[in-house]
Amino acid sequence: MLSEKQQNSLTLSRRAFLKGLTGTAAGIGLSQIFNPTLISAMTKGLETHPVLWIQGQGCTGCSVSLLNSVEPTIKKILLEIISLQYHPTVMASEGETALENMYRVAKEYKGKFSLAVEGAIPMAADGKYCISGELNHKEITMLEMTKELGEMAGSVLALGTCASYGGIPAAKGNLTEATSVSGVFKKFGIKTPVVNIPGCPPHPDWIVGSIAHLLTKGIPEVDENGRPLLFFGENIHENCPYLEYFDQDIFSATFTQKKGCRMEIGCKGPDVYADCFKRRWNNGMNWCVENAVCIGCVEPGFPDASSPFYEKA
Ligand code: FSX
Ligand code: SF4
Ligand code: SF4
Repeated sequence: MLSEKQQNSLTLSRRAFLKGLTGTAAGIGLSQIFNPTLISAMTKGLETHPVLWIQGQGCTGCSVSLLNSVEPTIKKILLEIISLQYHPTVMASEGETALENMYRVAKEYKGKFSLAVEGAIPMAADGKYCISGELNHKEITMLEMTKELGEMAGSVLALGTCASYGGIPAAKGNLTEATSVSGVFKKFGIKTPVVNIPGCPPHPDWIVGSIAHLLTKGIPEVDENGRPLLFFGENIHENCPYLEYFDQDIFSATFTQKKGCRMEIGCKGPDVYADCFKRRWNNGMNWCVENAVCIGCVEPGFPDASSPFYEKA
């Protein structure tokens, strides 16, 4: 549980976040009302390594997950870890002003800034299924934005399973040709390194930890699916507290039956690599297997390979 003080600091920082997340140039005129500490931290961060966050086909769950970060608090993240200069959902700035600032930062920090991509990128119909903004009366598709900013960035973080592997938008059917960041880069010969941080949504620690690693030690070591080994190096099943039941052939028939491995009701843990078993979710309150089953949300084949979720694989 959060103490009252922690909750206040979260509330306050979210407010400061909403007010302050417009970057320097876009903030001109609004800067008088900003918290001076926030401005100075953002300016300091901007000098070194700004982050631009763009969104395509997703549910915004990745952003919400980041906002739920408890330790470090979102306040600490924004003041001390990331210099987030563009974020379509939570920034106060909007429209052309915000986009102009984003492109200004990208040009000024070419090769240095990190691009965070949330959601898949639709490739059908020249990318027209997802318009990410408009500049000088011209629509900019998510595809164009990903290509242009992706080429200019020093590194790219594909946040969530949609950006990492296609995820739900790329599930069976996929009329929009929803594609991952690395899929787009491969198709257009873009060489910027991509770090995948899957999860539908990704755990806030995976996002913050990967960004912090990037800023302090460079690109983290990744597995064959492009995920940082730091968070995705261990198998769920091999580390599951229910493994003893599996070994004794004791299986749960319902979600409420606590004594028993969850495989018969759909757990995909044996095929899944992530540290949820020890990191747990919601500030350590619980995790999927304790409540239901692991549906393999961090794996490249999700969701088709995990479907039906609640039936034995
Ligand atoms: Fe995808 Fe982000 Fe799943 Fe949602 O937007 S990873 S649909 S939880 O949150 O992209
Ligand atoms: Fe493996 Fe899932 Fe059973 Fe845990 S509940 S032992 S992860 S199959
Ligand atoms: Fe995803 Fe499985 Fe972790 Fe739940 S336990 S978040 S379904 S990888």
